[in-house]
Amino acid sequence: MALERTFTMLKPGVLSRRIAGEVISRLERKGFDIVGAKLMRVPRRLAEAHYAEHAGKPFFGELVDYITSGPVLAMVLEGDGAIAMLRSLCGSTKAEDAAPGTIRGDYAMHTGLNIIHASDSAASAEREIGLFFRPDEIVGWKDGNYPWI
Ligand code: 3AN
Repeated sequence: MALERTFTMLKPGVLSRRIAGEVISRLERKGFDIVGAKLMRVPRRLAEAHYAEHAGKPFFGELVDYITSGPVLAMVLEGDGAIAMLRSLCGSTKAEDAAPGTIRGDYAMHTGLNIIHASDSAASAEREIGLFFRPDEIVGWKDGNYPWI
């Protein structure tokens, strides 16, 4: 399987619920390399660009209001087949369809508050990483020679 990078974001509320560590633990235990991480408030313009495909949908205003309502943790994850792997770990978009054992299935009651974003394709991953991270904010793991563990 090809080595891929994908974009993920722990949405507002995750930090205030004190579950960021649990969610990050699941991503780490699965085996992703965290190669980018940024705690930030999402500016409205960035939120609108990120969710541009949903502009005009009835939930768009709420979605942008929500994503800009508090701090998020934006991350770039790397791994073999990372894009589809992360989507399956997150579970279905709709809260009622997200299976127990998935992140959304275990932590979210409402579709509009489904706690985590994950890129849905290679094109989305590239676009979203580019929106949130400068190239020099992505940290390669394997270009050094340090015996960490
Ligand atoms: P996903 O995040 O699983 O790729 P999308 O791209 O269809 O799903 O939707 C983006 C975000 O919009 C979702 N994560 C969710 O927060 C919100 N959303 C999607 N569908 C609805 C809906 N029917 N009602 C409210 N919010 C929605």
